[in-house]
Amino acid sequence: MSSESETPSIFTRIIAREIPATIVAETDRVIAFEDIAPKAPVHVLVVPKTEQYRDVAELAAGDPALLAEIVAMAQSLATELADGDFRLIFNSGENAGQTVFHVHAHVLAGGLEEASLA
Ligand code: DGP
Repeated sequence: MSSESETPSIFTRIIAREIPATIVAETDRVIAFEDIAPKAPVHVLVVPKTEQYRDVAELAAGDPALLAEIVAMAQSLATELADGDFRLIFNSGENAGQTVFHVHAHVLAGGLEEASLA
């Protein structure tokens, strides 16, 4: 089975505490945890708790306030965990490298000279 057809998503299982993760922030609608394969000194995924949106375009169309919450959490974590500067990446679609079809933001911070998601 491809990751695209998995329900619940791997992130929903992390939110439910069925799979362990290092959770660094959480609100009623959004959670952030360390990426399992970090590409920068700080590499956190910020994820809406609902898995109804598969990518950032769907999220922006369906609930722009939730997208804004993700951006706000990214900035807050970059300030808490690094110097406040950050890179925000949404891979959208298989050909862009998206592997988990439960929308999520990659927050990279803390020394980005070598950081890449390629
Ligand atoms: P993307 O390729 O944009 O769909 O990013 C998916 C990211 O999710 C990837 O960087 C690795 C991360 N990831 C996949 N499975 C797990 C997991 O079980 N735990 C954690 N913490 N991260 C995961």
